[in-house]
Order: sequence, then structure tokens, then C-alpha cells
Amino acid sequence: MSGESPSQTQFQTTDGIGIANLPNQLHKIVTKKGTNFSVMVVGESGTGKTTYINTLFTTELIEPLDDATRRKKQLDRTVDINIHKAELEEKVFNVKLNVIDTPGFGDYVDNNECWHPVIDFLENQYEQYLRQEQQPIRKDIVDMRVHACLYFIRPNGHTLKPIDVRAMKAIGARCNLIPVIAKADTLTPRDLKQFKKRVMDIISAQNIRIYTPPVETEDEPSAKRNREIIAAMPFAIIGSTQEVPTPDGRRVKGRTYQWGVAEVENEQHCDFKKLRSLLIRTHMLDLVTTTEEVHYDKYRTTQMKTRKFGEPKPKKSDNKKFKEEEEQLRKRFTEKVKQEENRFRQWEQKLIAERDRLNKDLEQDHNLVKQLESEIEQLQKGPGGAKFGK
Ligand SMILES: Nc1nc2c(ncn2[C@@H]2O[C@H](COP(=O)(O)OP(=O)(O)OP(=O)(O)O)[C@@H](O)[C@H]2O)c(=O)[nH]1
Ligand SMILES: [Mg+2]
Repeated sequence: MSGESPSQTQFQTTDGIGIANLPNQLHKIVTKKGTNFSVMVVGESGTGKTTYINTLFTTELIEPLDDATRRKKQLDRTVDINIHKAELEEKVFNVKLNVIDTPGFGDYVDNNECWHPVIDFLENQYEQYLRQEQQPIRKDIVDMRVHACLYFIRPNGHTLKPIDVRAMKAIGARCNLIPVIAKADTLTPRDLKQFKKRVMDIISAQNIRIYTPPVETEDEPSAKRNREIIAAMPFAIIGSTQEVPTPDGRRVKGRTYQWGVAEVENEQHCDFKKLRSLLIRTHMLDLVTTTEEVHYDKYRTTQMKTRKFGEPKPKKSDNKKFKEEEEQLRKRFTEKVKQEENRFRQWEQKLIAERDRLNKDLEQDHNLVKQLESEIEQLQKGPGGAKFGK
């Protein structure tokens, strides 16, 4: 494109994974250890998460689901989280990339808290890291903490759904949340602009915490670039792994329409390039450090307040309050059982007494009958007996 500013050009044409461009000091930390970088995609079903990941890394990292499989999967409500690994190498630098694809939610009758598996996943990674950190030998720590969570918003053109608001609140409180507008090719540029504004308005009104690149830096070009990134949020993306011909004879990744081609890597069409640069070039390290210093630290501090060093995360049943409640319940239950037993015993005794009384009555009646019978016999045998024996 012709109208690009110099900073934009630099930001777009670097083809490596960006670690070579980091400031020296940070660069050293990364090269020494090598680094793990994990991106997770979350959002409603069918918004193009899997397609996006495939597009992002050009290679088909993950098999896209065909429609039949998707429909089948929507019937069963389990949320399966798949981790796909790849290694990105750039000169001597090694980045272990983990892409965490989640099946979408939002199609079920009961969507209540359907993002919980995502939250559990995020927290489990912090927990596992925390445990390893507390071990005496910490050489080969496996770090699967999520550095960026892309939240896919369905391009309905109106507003954020309540389910999106709740899910984003929960996720943003735990990791770097990056909202994206999915399938940007389905909105006109005007509608897209309006939709972006509405989404940002709700994000700020609802206090949803999203990842924001730092702008207070002494490095003016990077501050400018970060301001541009912030202005473009939430990133609008188009996903496609298909190469299609454009009317002017190029072959590009995109989607063909009657009006032309929606190009994945065209900044006039969507923010795919901006987001890709942010993730795997310009802001990879900032995402890693904010995860460590803000989100993981928050998790660790909260956990350390409630448990001793080295102690495992309490299960619900280990919870002190829960235990007290359980004890109370058990006491009440035993008392109730005792009371019932007493009541039963009294009732049993009453029954026995009643039975005895009835037996006695029966005996008396029996005796009376016997007596009457013998009287009859006497009468038959006696002098007046002929009367009867005719
Ligand atoms: N128009 C348009 N369609 C897209 C885009 N990205 C993906 N699709 C299509 O949308 C459908 C769903 O894409 P997926 O990538 O499987 O969606 P998903 O979010 O992974 O879905 P789940 O795995 O069910 O959560 C497919 O038919 C894709 O070809 C896009 O940017 N624009
Ligand atoms: Mg998918």
C-alpha cells in the first residue's frame, strides 16, 4: 500500500518473530531461557477461531472442523480444550508456541457460566507453575501460562451480548484479554466502525479489563505505534487459509465475494496484520511480562493469603468453613435420627400394650363362648332336651 507511515512499514515488513527486535536487556532474558508463548482463542461457536489460528500461522496447524462435525459437537456440551504446539525459530531464538483452541460456547440452551472451563484452564496453569516454583529443583519448569486470550465477538453489528460481557469480565480479570471482532468481511466498513465503538463503550462501561499496550514510553515511535494499536481495538479480523485471485491479478489469502475479495492481510479490509504483529512480533515480550508480573502475581498473592507455602490448593471439601458446615449437618442428622428412634420405640411399646389388651379381650370372649357352649350342651342333655330333639 502506498499511504503507509514509516513506523507502520517497519512494523509490517519485519518477517521474523520479533525477538531479534527487542531491546537488549530483555532480549538477553529471552535468549537465555528460550520462551514459551501461549495464545488461547475463546468465544462463541462458529466465529472462526480455528480458522483464525490456521490463518495466523499460515500452515495448517489445526484441522478445521467440517460443518457436520461442528453440528455434532454442539449437541454434546462438553468443552474440550486442545493444545497445539509449534516451535518458531528465528536465528538463535527459540519460541515454543502453544495455541490453545477451545470449542465455542453460546449455542446451548443453558449458557450459564459456560466459560468456566476456560477460567479453570487459566488458573490451573498458574497453579501448576506455582507448585513447580516451590520445588527445590526448578530447572525444567513447564510453563503453560496463557499470555494472550483472544476473545471472538460475533459480528452482529449491534452490541455485545450479556454472555460476552460476563465471560470477558471473568477472563480479563485473569489474563491478557484481547477482544476481536470475528468475520469482519460480513460488515460494511461503516457498520464495522460503529460496532467497534459500541464494543469499546461497553468494555469501558462494564469495567472489562483488556490488554492495552503501554504508551508511556520514552521511545516515541513505539508510543505512536501503541496508540495506533489502541485506536484499532477491538481488532477486526478475517480468517481464511485459501489463496484466491484478486481482480488486479494478485493471489492473496482471502474470501471471494461478488463485489471483490476480502483480503486477510490488507489493512484497509481488517486488522489481521496489526494483531499478528502485536502477538508474535512487537508485543510478545510485553504480553509475557504482564502475565508474569500482573496476572500470575495476582493469582500467587491471593493463593498465598489463604494457604501455607507448599500447601496444595484446597479442594472444596478441605475448606474450613465447608467442614464446619458439614459437622453441623452431621450433628443435626444424628439428633434427628435419635429422636425418630425414640418416637418409634414409644410407638412400638404402645402397639405391644394394645396387642396384649386385645389378646386379653379375645381370651375373655373366648372363655365366654366356651361357657355359653357348655350351657347349651347342658340344656340339650337336660329334662327339657326332648323339646329340641324331636
Ligand atoms: N465470512 C467469514 N467466514 C469465516 C471467517 N472465519 C471463519 N469463517 C467460517 O466460519 C465457519 C466456522 O469457522 P471455525 O474456524 O471452524 O469456527 P470456530 O470458532 O472454530 O467454531 P467452534 O470450533 O465450533 O467453536 C467456517 O465455515 C469458516 O470457513 C471469516 O473471517 N469470515
Ligand atoms: Mg474451532
